[in-house]
Amino acid sequence: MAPGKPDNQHLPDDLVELLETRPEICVLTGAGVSAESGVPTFRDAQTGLWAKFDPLSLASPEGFAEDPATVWKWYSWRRELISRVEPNDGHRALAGMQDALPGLTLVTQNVDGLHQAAGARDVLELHGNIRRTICSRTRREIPAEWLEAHSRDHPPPSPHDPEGLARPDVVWFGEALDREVLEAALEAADRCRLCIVAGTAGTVEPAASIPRVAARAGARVVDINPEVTEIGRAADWHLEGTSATWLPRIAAALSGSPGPG
Ligand code: BV8
Repeated sequence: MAPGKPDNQHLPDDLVELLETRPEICVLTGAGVSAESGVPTFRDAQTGLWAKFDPLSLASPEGFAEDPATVWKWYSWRRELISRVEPNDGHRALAGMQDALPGLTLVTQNVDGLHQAAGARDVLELHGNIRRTICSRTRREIPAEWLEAHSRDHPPPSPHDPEGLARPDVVWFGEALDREVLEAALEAADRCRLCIVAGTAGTVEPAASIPRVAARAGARVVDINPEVTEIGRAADWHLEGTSATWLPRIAAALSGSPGPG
């Protein structure tokens, strides 16, 4: 580390040098970024009340068609949990980076809305948002206050279509992502000079293709994860550890200020 440079607590020198050029950045986050807010990651969520269910069946149109009450209860449980948690330092660091760098695009696989709660704007939610509810047939939004008046244990009938049910506005396995959101995310990946990946196992497609698209277009990739994943192995840098630890350090290097104490 050259003398006098801000101490970014072990960020690699070449990553700090790239950050100091204030490059176009594309960020992809996954469930790990919300772990430190107390939101179980997608897989961990199965260690709780739901260990006995296959997540792929819970988060799929077939699962909802077969057992709407169980799927609805699972989402009601997750929505309730998310309503009680706060964003963490990782979410706040990303919101701050977006303020400091207009060329930063924030793409998330998460459905918890915690990036927005931390102040991030124009978040590209690849998999939707659990806080929004839609009609299962028309996909028109159902107002939250309407839901309050209805049961938590089974999906209420939709106010928009007598054949429809209320369902969470998330992308289930086997469902297509919103085309515009996905295109915007892929364009940001193609345009960026640095792709920051945080808190994802990189097992779900097409989200996991974001860092590959960035790398193929010549961007450097940094992966933040306590575990080594495919993405970490392919990345230019793997910062082993949590997003709430490393993202504030990256934000500090981007702003050229000394790292967090
Ligand atoms: C699609 C919303 C095509 C719901 C989610 C057969 C048929 C159809 C498609 C497929 C198929 N086979 C495969 C596919 C593709 C499929 C897929 O990828 N399947 C996987 C399982 C192989 N994809 C799809 O189905 C997608 N759609 O392909 O459509 C199509 C096209 C046209 C017409 C019709 C269809 C849709 C995928 C979206 C699924 N929905 N979420 C809900 O949340 O209930 S995905 C869900 O899983 C979450 O979004 C979550 O993000 C994701 C899990 O991934 P991660 O975020 O990575 O979370 P995970 O728990 O796995 O890992 C956490 C990581 O964090 C770990 O590495 C851990 O070490 C790390 N970590 C922990 N703590 C921290 C940390 N990191 C940092 N700091 C910490 N503190």
